[in-house]
Amino acid sequence: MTGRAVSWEYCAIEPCSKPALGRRSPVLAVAPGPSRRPVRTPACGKRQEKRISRGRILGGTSALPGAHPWMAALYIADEFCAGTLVSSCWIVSAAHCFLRNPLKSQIRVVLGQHSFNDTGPNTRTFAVQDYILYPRYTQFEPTLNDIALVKLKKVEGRCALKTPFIRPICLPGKDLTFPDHSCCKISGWGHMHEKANSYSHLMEGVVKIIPFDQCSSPDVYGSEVRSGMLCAGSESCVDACQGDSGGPLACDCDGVSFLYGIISWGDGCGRSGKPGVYTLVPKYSDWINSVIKKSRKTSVNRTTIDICIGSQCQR
Ligand code: 4AZ
Repeated sequence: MTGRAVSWEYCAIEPCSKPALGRRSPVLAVAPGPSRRPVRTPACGKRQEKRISRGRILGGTSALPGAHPWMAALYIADEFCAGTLVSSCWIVSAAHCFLRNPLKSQIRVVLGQHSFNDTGPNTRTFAVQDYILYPRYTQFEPTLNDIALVKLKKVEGRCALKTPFIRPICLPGKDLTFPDHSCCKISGWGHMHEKANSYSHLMEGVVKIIPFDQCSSPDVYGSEVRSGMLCAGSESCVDACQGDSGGPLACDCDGVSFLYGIISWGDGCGRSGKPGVYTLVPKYSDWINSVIKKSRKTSVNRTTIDICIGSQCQR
């Protein structure tokens, strides 16, 4: 541990494919069977494997460093929001975090952060080149089209470099659907209960996607829930709260995480029958890609997945 964060060093171990001269290479038993394709590590959506679990805290659990390497902490003037790294220079967040039209110079983005307001050897801090709200976003309906893109300012010609604590999540294609009742993860530094007044270290929790008809029924949110939103919650009160806004609802397919929702709004935090409401990211996929002008290769890679059933991707 370095301070309160796990730090990493790589050892200079020679790769197996290049045994050192004069030494005998180990003999590997290869199981007979169909030839296997080499396993490719995807460029996005891979977490550090969790090796130990920690105690539960108010509906959620403390996240281990590297468990949500796409988390971005957005310090916006005197306010705080979260965001999600989707490529080296771009963060997806919630438009309502920018309602007061902050100056770009008043925004600071910290990647690789574990504890709120705490930087260290694993964090990188960026200034903001630009931020762009969804074109039809309006302060008069601040929960509708609640999505924004933040472009990081390059440092020495580069934005975020990948480390075990900093890597992007995958963006979904516009047709990606996770079925009702799918389990997805939320994470953030936000309040741990409704009346809290301080932010925390990074917490995580699992929520289930709630059918749209159920969430838009009069006893839940009625017509406040619109297309382009999704609801998710849990019976054990796992929920997002103030300060979590803009952060990810990450849903997994074949062990790869996709940014399926953006933490947006809800009636209080963890209230029974009042789930969290999220911006449905696939609906905004074309807009995100057009703004970012992502390299064709990366977007094609990930838009071929249309539905995810029981964590298995159907193409
Ligand atoms: C907020 O104020 C906030 N329980 C975000 C999410 C929820 C409530 C409040 C959902 O940032």
